[in-house]
Amino acid sequence: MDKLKILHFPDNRLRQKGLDVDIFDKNLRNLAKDMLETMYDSKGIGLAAIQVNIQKRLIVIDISEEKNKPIFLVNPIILTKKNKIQFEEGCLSVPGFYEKVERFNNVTIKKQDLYGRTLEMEADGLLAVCIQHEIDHLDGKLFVDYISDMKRDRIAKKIKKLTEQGKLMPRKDVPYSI
Ligand code: QAP
Ligand code: CO
Repeated sequence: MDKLKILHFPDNRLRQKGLDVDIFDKNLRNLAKDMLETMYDSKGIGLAAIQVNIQKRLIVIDISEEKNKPIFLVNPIILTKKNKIQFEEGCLSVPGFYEKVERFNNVTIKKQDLYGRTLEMEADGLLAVCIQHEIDHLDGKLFVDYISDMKRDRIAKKIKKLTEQGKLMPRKDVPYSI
């Protein structure tokens, strides 16, 4: 497997939009597998292709405890959303920082799988929030876009500084404070 490099906020490449996938071949399935392994390696529950500098509408998610229930979303579209909630989110592209964001607790989506088959699915709670977060990535949006400009700027500066110092996320279980 190839471990992919994850882009970090405020990298402008995270602002690109994903293009619809229209070729469902071995290459796509290989990319999805590499993204999944990269996500497991980094202790993540969701990763969008945009985060590894690939401009495709492809997402991998696994919220299971045992890391054995991967979900692949290709060309996902939210059909319905209901019940607003506040959820404390993080992101592999904003490592070590966590903020409360307003989301919906229940969504239904339409998506394709890695073979191009179209499916509808329903999601609640953590999975629903994860899907909304990851679809945002495909549109160049990050969870920090929902917090104040001041907080977002401080996080950007801190990540740049920590990166220069080679100190970005030495321990994933200890968040930075802003
Ligand atoms: C998005 O986030 C998400 O800061 C996925 O040091 C987050 O996988 C959806 C991670 C919350 C729903 C709720 C973050 C790993 C992983 C870090 C992630 C870190 C190491 C974040
Ligand atoms: Co993210």
